[in-house]
Amino acid sequence: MGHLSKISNGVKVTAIANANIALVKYWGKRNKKLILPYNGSISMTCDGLFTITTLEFSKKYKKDRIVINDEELRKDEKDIMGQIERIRKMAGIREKTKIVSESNFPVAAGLASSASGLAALTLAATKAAGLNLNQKELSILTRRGSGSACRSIFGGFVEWLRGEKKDGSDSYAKQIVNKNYWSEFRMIVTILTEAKKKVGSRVGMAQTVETCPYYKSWLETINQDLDIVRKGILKKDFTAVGSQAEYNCLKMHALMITTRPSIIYWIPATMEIIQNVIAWREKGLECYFTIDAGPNVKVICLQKDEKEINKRLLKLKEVKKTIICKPGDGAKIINKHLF
Ligand code: 2P0
Repeated sequence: MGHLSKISNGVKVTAIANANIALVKYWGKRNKKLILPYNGSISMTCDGLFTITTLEFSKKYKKDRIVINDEELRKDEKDIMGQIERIRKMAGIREKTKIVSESNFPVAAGLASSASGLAALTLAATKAAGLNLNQKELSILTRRGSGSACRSIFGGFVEWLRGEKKDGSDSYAKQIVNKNYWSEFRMIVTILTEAKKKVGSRVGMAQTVETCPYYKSWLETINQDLDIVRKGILKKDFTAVGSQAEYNCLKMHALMITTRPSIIYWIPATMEIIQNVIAWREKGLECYFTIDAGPNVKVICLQKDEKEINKRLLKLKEVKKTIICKPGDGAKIINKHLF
């Protein structure tokens, strides 16, 4: 309990983390408790889709309190409190905590709010607990809170290594290139609906692993997807990255659809965007799509075509709003506290 005295007065720490969108998707765990994936994944950390979290451990708090987007959480938040418990154990502290967190984008709509949230929480909590982890250790610990969150520790383009070890010590994210390496790369997030999704990723991927007859094929072809996208990023080969990302997304949705009970995240508006992206591309405006565990479509393009594509997207009646993202920073500590 050597750390107790160090933090008994309470050290308030605030962290900011961006969300990330996968170009090669994570879908399926080989170990649910440790959150170890069956396959590696590659993502872009998104500038401008962020969560800010302020956290303090202190004797003055009699119970744990979590306020997210101005709302006091009443029920037990398992992911968040599980992560806080883990960090308390590592640091040998027992103080209760106050956590205030804000995201600037709609949650639970397939926009990876858990990624930016758990990344900001883990960074802020480890610092507030007096732990000084390196980036790899931080990514491993963040993974325990939510798989995709381990990628949000890093900026630019990031790969989460599957790893081989049973204890998960080699399953962490690392940066492929920083945000300035390919700063022309864009993801235009379309907001088609802000309704909460029916099947969460955690439950959905477990069902897929158990029941989808094509899951084996997914695993057999994933290394090729990872190689093409990783090399494409290093060479700034937009056609290679965009087309392989789109294909990988379609493979993942094919798994979801052929899971029992089937998981269909698409709504008619999703298909409308898909068809338009393909039509625009066939006429020479190069763009691709990717979709996560929700109906909203992310359109991948280069800066030179960003305005034109955004204009066309906003003309479609299905599109309520767009958010244009370029490669962004990894998680970091900031000085502006939320309480
Ligand atoms: C991804 N998704 O690679 C994939 C694509 C959704 C579709 O990572 O159970 O919230 O906390 O590890 O990270 C969403 O899953 O799941 C996700 P847990 P997570 O971005």
